[in-house]
Amino acid sequence: MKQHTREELLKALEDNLSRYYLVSFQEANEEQMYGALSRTIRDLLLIQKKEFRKKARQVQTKRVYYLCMEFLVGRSLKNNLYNMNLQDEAAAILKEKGFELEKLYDYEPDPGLGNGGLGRLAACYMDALTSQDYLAEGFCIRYEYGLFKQKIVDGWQREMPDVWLPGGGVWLLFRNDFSFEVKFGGTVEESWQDERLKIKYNNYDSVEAVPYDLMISGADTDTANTLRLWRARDIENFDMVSFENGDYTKAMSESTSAELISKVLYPADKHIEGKTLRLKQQYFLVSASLQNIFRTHMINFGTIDNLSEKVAIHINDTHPVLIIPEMMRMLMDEYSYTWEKAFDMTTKTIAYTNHTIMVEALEKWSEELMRKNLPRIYVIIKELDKRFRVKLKERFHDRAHLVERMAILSGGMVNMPNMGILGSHSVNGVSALHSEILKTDVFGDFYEIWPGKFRNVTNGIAHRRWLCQANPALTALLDQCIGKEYKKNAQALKDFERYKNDSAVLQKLEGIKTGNKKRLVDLVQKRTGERIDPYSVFVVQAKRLHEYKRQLLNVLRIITLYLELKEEPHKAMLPQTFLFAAKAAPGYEIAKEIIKLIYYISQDINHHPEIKEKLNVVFLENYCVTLAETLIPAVEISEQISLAGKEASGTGNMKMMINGALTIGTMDGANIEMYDAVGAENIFIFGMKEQEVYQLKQNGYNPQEYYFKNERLKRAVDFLQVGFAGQSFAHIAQYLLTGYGGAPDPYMCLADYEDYMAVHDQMSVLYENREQWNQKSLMNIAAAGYFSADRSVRQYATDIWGIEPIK
Ligand code: 26V
Repeated sequence: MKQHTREELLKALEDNLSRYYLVSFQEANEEQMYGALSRTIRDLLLIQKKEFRKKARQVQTKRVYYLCMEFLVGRSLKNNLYNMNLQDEAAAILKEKGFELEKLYDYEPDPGLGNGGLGRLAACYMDALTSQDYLAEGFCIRYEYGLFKQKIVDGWQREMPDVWLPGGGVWLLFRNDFSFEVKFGGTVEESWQDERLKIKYNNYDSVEAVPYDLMISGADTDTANTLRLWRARDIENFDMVSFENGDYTKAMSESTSAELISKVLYPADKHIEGKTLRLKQQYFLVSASLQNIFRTHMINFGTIDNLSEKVAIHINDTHPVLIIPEMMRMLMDEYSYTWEKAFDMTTKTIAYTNHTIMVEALEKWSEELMRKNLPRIYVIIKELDKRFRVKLKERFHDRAHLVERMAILSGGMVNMPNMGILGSHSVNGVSALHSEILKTDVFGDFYEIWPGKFRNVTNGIAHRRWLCQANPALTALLDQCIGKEYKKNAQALKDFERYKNDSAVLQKLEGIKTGNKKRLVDLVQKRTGERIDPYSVFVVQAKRLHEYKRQLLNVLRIITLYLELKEEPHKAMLPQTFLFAAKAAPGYEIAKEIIKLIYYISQDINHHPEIKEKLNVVFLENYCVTLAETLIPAVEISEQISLAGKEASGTGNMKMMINGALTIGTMDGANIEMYDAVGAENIFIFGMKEQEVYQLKQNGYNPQEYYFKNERLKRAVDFLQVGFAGQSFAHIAQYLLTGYGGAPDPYMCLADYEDYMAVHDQMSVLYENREQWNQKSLMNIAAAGYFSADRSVRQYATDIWGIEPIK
């Protein structure tokens, strides 16, 4: 790897201070220094990327394009300095000039271009691809506002706009040398010319897609890739007449409507809402990206015919599935391909990952909406459906329900996952269990006809960000014990196992955890003014607020302990701090109610100091990548308690594991593989297995049964009526017991309560035995290597994309 010299850096920094802020080192303030340093690094990466592309062109390597509506990249400065091995150099230069690098990091906004696991996974994969020298490019939308900022006001979640530009924009390189036109609405005219169908598209609205590049660095390599973010700009609808007549407002309002497309990220992760704007966003991403892919390919190869040999396109979740009809459209309308040839090329190029089996999130769009907004695409979808139905009828004859279930168009809706499976050569889930459920249940019909299409790639995390950067103390200990190989080869963490009986190392491990807890305590104090006890056990549940993730089960345990302490204040109990961090989708009532419940319990405990000593509850506002980087290294007990079968994978579980947390979890998603990797004695599994969940659903879940059988549980549920800090939560009791506007709690919290309590009790006993606890913590770190994104991405590369690193 090329190492930049101190002089080089110093010179570039000075130039950027002067160019962008007209100041010298002496005159610059911290914010300007952040801006100048970031641009310096960005430009170094740009040069790196240029060199890398040149190398790639020479060897004509196959490349992958990764499309996703969300990329939760987190802050760039620290990550890039780390990857380029420039942290020490930059810190030294800044120190000499009177600045502190650590302080500059806080000037960077955290671009929240994602909801949760899906978007963070995409970012981790870009890091892993680049660190392993794959030629890759990500595509997403340059949302002007990312995921809302969360404020809790009297327990209720309030959403504030997330303004990440212009501060975060210093990392973006606006490419004004090209753009693409994306067309909406209008009508399609078909005519036959020379035995070919000619398509004429009339009266459409144009939106211009302009590219902004975010440079992606890799660890310890000269490779650099880009994440290209599209911004919507109005080209056509600008009302010149009004403008010239001085009616600026009218002229502007026309143009803003097109630019709305890249205005804001949808903050939903539950129901599909069928909003026109969301459909437009999806098509905008897909169409701009595909035009870009075709253009680059034509420049490199002069023909489109070898596209599938040189290009793999990956769609991350169902949201970009429109790329399938869009590719058909381009090949037929612009490259005169026949239907058969176009379909063959499309399926050979595209691969699809599914990230959720929650039926309400499996996208369907109304045919009417599709026809109105994307008339040409709609015609192609109809043809896809027609031809597929012919095949299905040959196979299933009179079993019409099967045909309907698998069809692309059914009941007036476009079934997007079905189109994703039909139009790609590979469909994968994100953990062994999830992929199994896809094959046997959700996409079972498809698995029967195309078993070879289905595979599994278990998720992984960018271990350099989540371990090496987020937890420098643990990293130093690992370096000391096992050397540095694990940074590029996470499986080498296994070597740490050698130290499981080394009490000096175990004690150091405990000291590091305490240090990280204190770091978090300081952050919480800064944010809320409250000082939490760093010597209590930190029990953490940090993830989107969702019924299936069962934050409520955690809360039921807290209420139980609370009542027991109230009755018997001197009861011997391990002091515990429960930390929650979670955003709820803005329209998700019950999720917001659960946040409110957590908040009021916490308020109530604040009024009871004798309880608070042993039982503290903290809700951390505005969970985001940057907060996670301080929170995760401090976790001792990691709560991964979703109803078995519902969490496709989970990735926070892996981040906590690699930082030495012990997991309490159900046999769900990636927890199962964590169990396999670390061994039964080092993880705390409870609750129904997926099959048992299925059985219970079949037999009918009756919450009353559990409620009347378990006195502790009954008391906790009953107390919801009384409530906390003067606020009753009777409706949550109702939700759990009899149903609150629906069936009682579909995620069956009460069924797993008893086991959950028992396993937690075991953990509390174990915690008192420091040596044993630390040993298990060490074993978790040592076994976490499998969950590196490096491994996941290599699997995608060999099993699905057929790409190789450029050496
Ligand atoms: C759902 C929806 C529903 C319709 C509106 C837009 C929207 C946007 C996001 C989602 C979330 C579903 C996809 C998702 O985030 N899945 C998560 O993916 C993670 C990475 O594979 C995985 O670890 C989580 O278990 C899974 O929930």
